[in-house]
Amino acid sequence: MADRRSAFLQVYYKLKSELLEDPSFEFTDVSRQWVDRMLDYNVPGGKLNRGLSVIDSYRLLKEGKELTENEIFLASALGWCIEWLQAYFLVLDDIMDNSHTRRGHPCWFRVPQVGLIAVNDGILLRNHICRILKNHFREKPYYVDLLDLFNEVEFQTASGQMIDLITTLEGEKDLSKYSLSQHRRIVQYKTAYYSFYLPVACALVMSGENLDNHIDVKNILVDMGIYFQVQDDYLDCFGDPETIGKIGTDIEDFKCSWLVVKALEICNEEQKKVLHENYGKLDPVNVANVKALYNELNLKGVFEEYESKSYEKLITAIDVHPSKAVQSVLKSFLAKIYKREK
Ligand code: GPP
Ligand code: MG
Ligand code: MG
Ligand code: MG
Repeated sequence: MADRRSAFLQVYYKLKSELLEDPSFEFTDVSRQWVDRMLDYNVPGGKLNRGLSVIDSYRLLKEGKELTENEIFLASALGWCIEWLQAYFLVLDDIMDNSHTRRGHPCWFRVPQVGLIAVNDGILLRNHICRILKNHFREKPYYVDLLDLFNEVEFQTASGQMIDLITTLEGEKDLSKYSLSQHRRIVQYKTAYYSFYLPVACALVMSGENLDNHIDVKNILVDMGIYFQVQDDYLDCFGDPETIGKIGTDIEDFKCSWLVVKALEICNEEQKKVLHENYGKLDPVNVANVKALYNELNLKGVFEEYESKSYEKLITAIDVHPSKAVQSVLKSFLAKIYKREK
């Protein structure tokens, strides 16, 4: 595992050095150092699950055939494109969510002298993906499919982010609009496509598959992504900030989180009043009141039940898939996230 990670990281350093020597821009020492530091701060520091999954999935799709060095490099480069996409989303998401920490460090925009330059860094990160694809895949028959895939998924994610943000609009703080179906819509788009469908789709495209023939795989991965974001919502409140590397802001931000949706579903009138009076406020007293109510409603227990039910449902859906190789891809993905604590 440590070996896989370090081999994957070596590809990061290669891709980074290509970007820092990009002939389309006349870098100065200062601008090169900025991009170098910005990339090291934002791209490689996460769990790398999404990126590594491209290689794992590609390997499983090849059903035991030894991969060439070049195939491993290309699958790694695609994995890094997803990590770059994630870095781009997180840099901007942390500004929009007014977050404080990410991966155990201050969010990039909170670093002294960065501030709103982080917005442009986000745009650069996004552009790097196209540059990596151009450098390494331009001659491939599936180049257009890759570009199209990344564009589609980015559009879906930005649309999900939009509905995540507009449901919390100031002056319209109305909890009655929050429902499980609204939550599902938000997380399907903002998280599931780029985090779950995209890594497997990259591996399929690289194997020469037509994605139109894999709608069933997409549906299972989208359900897995929804389960993953429910975990994220749960950890925002109940996770250990030391372990998850970030401090939750969902209650303060009036987010349509799975927890508040569940709380609304099971609470009585009196408890509903407490929620209405305290949810979406910055004051720590209000936040503590919401957390106390979550404990009173045993949301931990409700979540644990949801977690095991989701796992069973996903395994059942995977087991009816006709291809054993695809089953392995999906099961290995699920195993990585089941009962995660970070
Ligand atoms: C996760 O939501 C969603 C994203 C990171 C997608 C952002 C999309 C953009 C187009 C910027 P979250 O806010 O719950 O994540 P976290 O808890 O990690 O902040
Ligand atoms: Mg967000
Ligand atoms: Mg966020
Ligand atoms: Mg979150």
